[in-house]
Amino acid sequence: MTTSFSSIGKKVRLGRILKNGRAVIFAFDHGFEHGPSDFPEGRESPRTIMELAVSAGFDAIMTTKGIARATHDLWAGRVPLILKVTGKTSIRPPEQQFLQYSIGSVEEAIAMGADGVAATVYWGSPQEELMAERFSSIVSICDSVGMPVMILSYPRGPEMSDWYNVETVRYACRASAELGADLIKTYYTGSAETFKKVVEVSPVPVLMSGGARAKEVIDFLRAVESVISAGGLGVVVGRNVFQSPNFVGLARAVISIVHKGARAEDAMSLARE
Ligand code: FBP
Repeated sequence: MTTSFSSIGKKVRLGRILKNGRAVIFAFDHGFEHGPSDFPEGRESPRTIMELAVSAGFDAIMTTKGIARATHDLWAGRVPLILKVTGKTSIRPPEQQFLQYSIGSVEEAIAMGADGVAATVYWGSPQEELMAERFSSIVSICDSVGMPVMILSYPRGPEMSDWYNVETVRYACRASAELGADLIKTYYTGSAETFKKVVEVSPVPVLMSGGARAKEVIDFLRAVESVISAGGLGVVVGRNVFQSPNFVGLARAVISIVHKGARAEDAMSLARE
């Protein structure tokens, strides 16, 4: 059987994001999701953060179309773009916090030369079906044009007490794989033992979602090390890096754990604040 053109395209693009099968991706959609208060003083401009991200050596940058456009001269040709095509603001009413709507398209990702598309599904939300159906359509379109799709696979609903529960996270990741995601970004479940249970049910690469800035840098680096030892294939990180005074050092510490198998304690020498 001949190979389809689109499956070649997907392989080529995924190959630009994953280095030896692993990736450290910079998440930079917080201005939309949380608002500008997430950004430390002096880093309010998207160009300041993008310059740091490009120099840090991330494997890809996930951002929104407006930020991708405003900073394209910095990342284009240097770091692959993953266009985030769903979102929600934190200022919506509480009962509407469990739905991500469309904020971009696969066509726009192609137009900008992106190597991937990313979209969120809140598994267990009362609006789960809207997000899952939208994600399924995104997968179909991406499949026909050779574009990899990353899912932000987040258990989240008003009745759900523990978003990080291993059984719930592994269910969300399995459901994400069943929908056809190429990469899964999900919550860290607290240990290598539990994260292994997440990885083992997911037939596609699972990457840890960074989360709010850890109290101690070493705690974050240990979480990254646990994810890798559990068979996770990388990290998608935003706040832990861009809220650190040592942005580039911390990013390189994470990269050394993911790509060179460094121990968290050894990587700390790069990340000191
Ligand atoms: P972080 O590493 O900062 O957690 O970024 C990952 C991310 O998924 C972002 O892409 C997104 O803006 C944010 O977390 C969502 O945060 P929340 O969990 O508050 O919805």
